[in-house]
Amino acid sequence: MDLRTDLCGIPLASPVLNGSGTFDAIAARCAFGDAVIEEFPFAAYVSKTITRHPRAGNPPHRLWETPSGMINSIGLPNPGLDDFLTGILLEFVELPVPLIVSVMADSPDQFTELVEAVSAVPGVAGIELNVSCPNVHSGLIVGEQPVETEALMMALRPLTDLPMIIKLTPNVANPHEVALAAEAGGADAISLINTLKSMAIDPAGARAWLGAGTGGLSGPAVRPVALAQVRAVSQAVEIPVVGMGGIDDGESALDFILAGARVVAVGTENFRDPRAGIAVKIGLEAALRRRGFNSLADAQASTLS
Ligand code: RRO
Repeated sequence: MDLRTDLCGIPLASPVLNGSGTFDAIAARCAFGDAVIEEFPFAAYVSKTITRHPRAGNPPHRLWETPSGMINSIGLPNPGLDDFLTGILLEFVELPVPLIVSVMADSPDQFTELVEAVSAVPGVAGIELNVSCPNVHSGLIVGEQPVETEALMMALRPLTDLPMIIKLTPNVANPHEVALAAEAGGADAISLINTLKSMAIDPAGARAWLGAGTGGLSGPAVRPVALAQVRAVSQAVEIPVVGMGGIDDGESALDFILAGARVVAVGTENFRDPRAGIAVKIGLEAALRRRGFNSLADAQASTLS
């Protein structure tokens, strides 16, 4: 089964990527050895979002398990741009698959610095603009507003020739309106969904469990929401869509392709199984066969009736 594809010019051996922040390639190598890098689970690697300056992240607790899902309130801990450029980025560019660097900022100036610095590094194949983290309280979330999203894209577009993928929030009434604005501003692809805003109550008391009060829900629990949003967005825009939200096997990956995603990303399942990307890829081949497709391209070209 031919699973090869591409994402805005980035050649991919399969359509299975990781969701940003759900697979730490360096920690995986330390824990499981070089084999996890040599037989890399994904066709491209999307790194954990970085910001201009270091961040410690949110106070504990940061995680809560739900039926068929997980709430995280990590709060974007990261070393900041300078340490990233001289540290883990150098290891990421050595990975055997294309590298997409995820960045986030709370001002256009900081986005500019991030995009300019990251795109100057040889070996970076693309940039993901995270305008959708539910756990960082920086005022207005750009990705909730079509006008703000288009303005940001227009400001960043001239800064790099690399493909720019914009990661959207599901926490809006009409994500396709934000997607259309991103496309009009020059985005090369849309990825969605980020996590759904959610909370949990401390079972031993009368307070929120998560240190930040709320978090973002992911895992199979969000899959039907994600499918509907991927479908709505891919029908609205011409640019490719990276679909994600609770993908944990080949069948659910194929569901997203049929909903209109060009490629898919595995997220929460990576925490349970660091080789989940491989299982999803193998399962996708079987699912394509079972549902009568001769190749991935056949499924990508099919439209839902
Ligand atoms: O770090 C986080 O708390 C986080 C991020 Br940046 C994101 O984009 N989505 C999410 O669920 N958590």
